[in-house]
Amino acid sequence: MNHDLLAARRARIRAGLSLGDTVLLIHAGDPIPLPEGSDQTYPYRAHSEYIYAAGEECAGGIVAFDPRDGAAGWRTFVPPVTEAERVWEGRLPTGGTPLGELQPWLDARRGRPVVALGAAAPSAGTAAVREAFTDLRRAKDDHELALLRRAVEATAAGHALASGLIRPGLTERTLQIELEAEFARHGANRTGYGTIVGTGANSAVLHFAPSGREIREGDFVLIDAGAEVDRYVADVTRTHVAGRPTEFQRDLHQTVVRTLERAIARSVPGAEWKAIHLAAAVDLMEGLVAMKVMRGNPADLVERDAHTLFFPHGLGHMLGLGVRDASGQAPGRPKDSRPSLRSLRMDLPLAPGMVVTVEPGLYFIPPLLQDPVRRAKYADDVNWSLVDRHLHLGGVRVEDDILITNGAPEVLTRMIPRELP
Ligand SMILES: [Mn+2]
Repeated sequence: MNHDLLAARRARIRAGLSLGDTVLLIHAGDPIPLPEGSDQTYPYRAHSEYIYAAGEECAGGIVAFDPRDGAAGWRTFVPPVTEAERVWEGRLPTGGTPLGELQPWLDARRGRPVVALGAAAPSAGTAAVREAFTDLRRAKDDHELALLRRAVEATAAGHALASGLIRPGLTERTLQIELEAEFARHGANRTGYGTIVGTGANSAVLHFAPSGREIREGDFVLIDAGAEVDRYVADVTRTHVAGRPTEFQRDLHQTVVRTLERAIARSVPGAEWKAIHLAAAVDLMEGLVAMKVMRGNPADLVERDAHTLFFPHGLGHMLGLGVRDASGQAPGRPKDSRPSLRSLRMDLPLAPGMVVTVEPGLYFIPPLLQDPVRRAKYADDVNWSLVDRHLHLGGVRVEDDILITNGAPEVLTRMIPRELP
């Protein structure tokens, strides 16, 4: 990455970590050999913390920082490229100090406390430094935003192609292959996570791996897929209907989209993510009450966790170096133990520069809706005969990626149509 941007990022790390006299080491991690005894390894992924601090990937690299030396205290130690690697892989040396010089560098700092981040065994102090490091990585810099935008562009192309292919007879697996090929044609290195294509009842399986099932007329077709560009990942879900949606499908879809729009509007600096999640749950209940699937006051239903019958996951998470990168709690904040909030992937106030997903959903999930304990607990809150009629309908999730700004958030994935035609 650009030298000035890397210097700015390192200044941010220096300011964000109260290292005092502590020396910081960030390990990229080493490639893992495949078990078959060849000279091949599993696909290599440097630790996210290393990529952030080094600005590029290098297997076996170590970023070192001595706060006593101020802005000049950074070193990137990299293993030498062997002749075999030049011959077999065409590898070129990466910029940095030869790894052999790490030990003398450390010897010169003997007796000082050392904290290890990245792919290293945790040392004393790692947890506290990592918490601060994660927090300072949450607002994205310009280099990261540019990569996220490229990931979104590739993702938009894939979703556009896939939505045009949907028709009865096509398999989930075919949709996946075509979508992922289009990602690659538009600059993706790989997918950011396992592509989800769920048709019919499969659309209610939250992380469904595409199967050979063929689309049938009237099926929900849920596609949750994002491209990865230079380790930065987009995460987008759209739910389509093969053919003409029923009124019930349309109402369900509209409820989810309206909830998404309201949640995005609430995503401003200072807003607590947990509050936005709970407000979205109320919006979803309002829709289900209007559809006569549920009964009662939407806020009371959420107070009693009834929304988890149809919306059993969190409203979203952060994006960056990976699909849930730097999510979690604000520094010093314990995990909320309330059962309906346990599945929340983050609990913090939003700030400008953060990139988060917003992904409300409503699903008919048989293992939840046929559970006798839940049926008894919510006997009067749910129109169970109506639910039984739609038990295998599947579900709807719609997910956008947004950038928190000083004003209204920017919807990075705006170009990917959400509405049913
Ligand atoms: Mn997501």
